[in-house]
Amino acid sequence: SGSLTFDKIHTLEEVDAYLQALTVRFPTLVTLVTAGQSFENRPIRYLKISTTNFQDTNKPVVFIQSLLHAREWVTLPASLYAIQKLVTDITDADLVNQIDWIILPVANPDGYVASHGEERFWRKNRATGYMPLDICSGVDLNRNFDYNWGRWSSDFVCTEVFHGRSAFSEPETQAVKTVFDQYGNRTQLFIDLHSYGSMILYGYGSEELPSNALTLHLAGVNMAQAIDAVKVAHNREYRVGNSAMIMYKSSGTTNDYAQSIGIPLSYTFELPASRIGFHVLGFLVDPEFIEQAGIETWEGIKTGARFVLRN
Ligand code: 0X9
Ligand code: ZN
Repeated sequence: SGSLTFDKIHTLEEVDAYLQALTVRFPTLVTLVTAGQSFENRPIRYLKISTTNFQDTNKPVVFIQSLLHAREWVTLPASLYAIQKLVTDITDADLVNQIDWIILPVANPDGYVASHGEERFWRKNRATGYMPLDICSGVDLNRNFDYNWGRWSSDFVCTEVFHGRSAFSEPETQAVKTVFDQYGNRTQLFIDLHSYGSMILYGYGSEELPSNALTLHLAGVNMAQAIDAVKVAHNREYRVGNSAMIMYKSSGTTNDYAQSIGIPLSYTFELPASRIGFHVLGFLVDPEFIEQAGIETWEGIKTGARFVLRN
């Protein structure tokens, strides 16, 4: 019906139905594009939101991705909330009029479906064929992009950070790459939504800093402050910093790839855990936190987008 409530985590079918309904309800504003197919042949879809059908090439593009890691469920309502705000809320009309938006809510549909079944804490995609009897399977899609590929990740399929056979070996990362190929040169802000940890991270995962690190940090602090202004008391404040310095080293991430191809403001948001941030329990989502995560993240996204428009 083209509208959503934020009291539950939506299934893949519900997301598809919602996106489809939006194209019917707002045919001139939104377009649904299939970027590719997953390992198990599910479509990887993104929504384009534009008042000028992406024809005005002077407009900046903002690109939001979520659910690259299957178990990080709270990132889905966060990106769906942003869609809802952009298409139905006139208070942020400037952002819809002046920016072309790309929102890719389910980057890892196979993993996401598995996480709704027997594998609630599944992180990777569902690629098989690496081991006899497939005793281990799955590539960490956030180690499969082509920047420093293979350096701070694992060549062993039984780990959570298996980087795959080669950069972009996975159909899911290839699908995301088509978006960068087509719109990367116009994209001024890229945000990859993950959980958990209440952090705004920027590249590179090697600890090397992008040439515009100062601007990245400044815009990051702006976004963190906007989020903290609406956060719930029991969650800590967001920390902002280089991903290797405040979290751990990594390579082949979407974030680093986006930065390396010249997207100036490329970030990974680590959304907060609902209440219990201990080991995998931090991936479980308290229903009361779902809408709140949407509200908070939207404040961060808006602040980043307005930073783009000011600079
Ligand atoms: O390890 C990851 O892929 C991300 N953390 S998570 O707990 N969601 O798995 C962090 C990646 C951060 N690295 C860069 N942004 N370079
Ligand atoms: Zn993640």
